[in-house]
Amino acid sequence: MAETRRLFFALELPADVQKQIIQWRATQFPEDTGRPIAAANLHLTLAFLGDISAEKQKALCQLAGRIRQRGFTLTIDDAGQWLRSSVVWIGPRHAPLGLIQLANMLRSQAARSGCYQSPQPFHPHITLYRNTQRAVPIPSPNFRWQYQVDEFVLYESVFKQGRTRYQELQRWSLSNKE
Ligand code: 3AM
Repeated sequence: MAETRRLFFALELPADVQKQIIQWRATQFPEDTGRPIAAANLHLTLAFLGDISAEKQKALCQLAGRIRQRGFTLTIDDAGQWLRSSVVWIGPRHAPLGLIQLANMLRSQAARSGCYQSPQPFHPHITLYRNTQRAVPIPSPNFRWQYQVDEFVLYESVFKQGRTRYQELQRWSLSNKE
């Protein structure tokens, strides 16, 4: 069988926002909340591609490179828990149109290339904890992280020595394009 890689498109976080999120998380949740996501792994998923071949990766990267849209401002001002998927997350209360457009484009390109896409609507979020076993008290969002998004990234999810690491494979610029 041809070799495959587990890939997804996502937005990375600016280093200062990443740091502030980690500090905020450390003060807000009980220790047994679940498995905290490592600082370097925090991201906002745009489209999950699954385990795909190098050939499919190349085709999807070509399509991603044809996306023409401007960057957008993202405001992270909401928090919540999804009991079904056992995650605690933060995200935008109101997703900017640019974010929805970018995710929808990547998800439809993925679907047309045969990557299964969940029928669930896109809920932009940054996962903070996985494997939460019970409902945890979600602090009222006493934060507002705002930043400009001018790039998106293709990551490979690498599981090695009991740890998952997201490795950047390629990035594309959004700014100055329409
Ligand atoms: O951190 P989040 O949850 O936004 O949940 C996985 C993670 O995103 C998601 O892809 C990102 C990198 O692993 N993911 C994993 N398996 C998935 C699947 N089968 C999935 N998303 C949809 N379908």
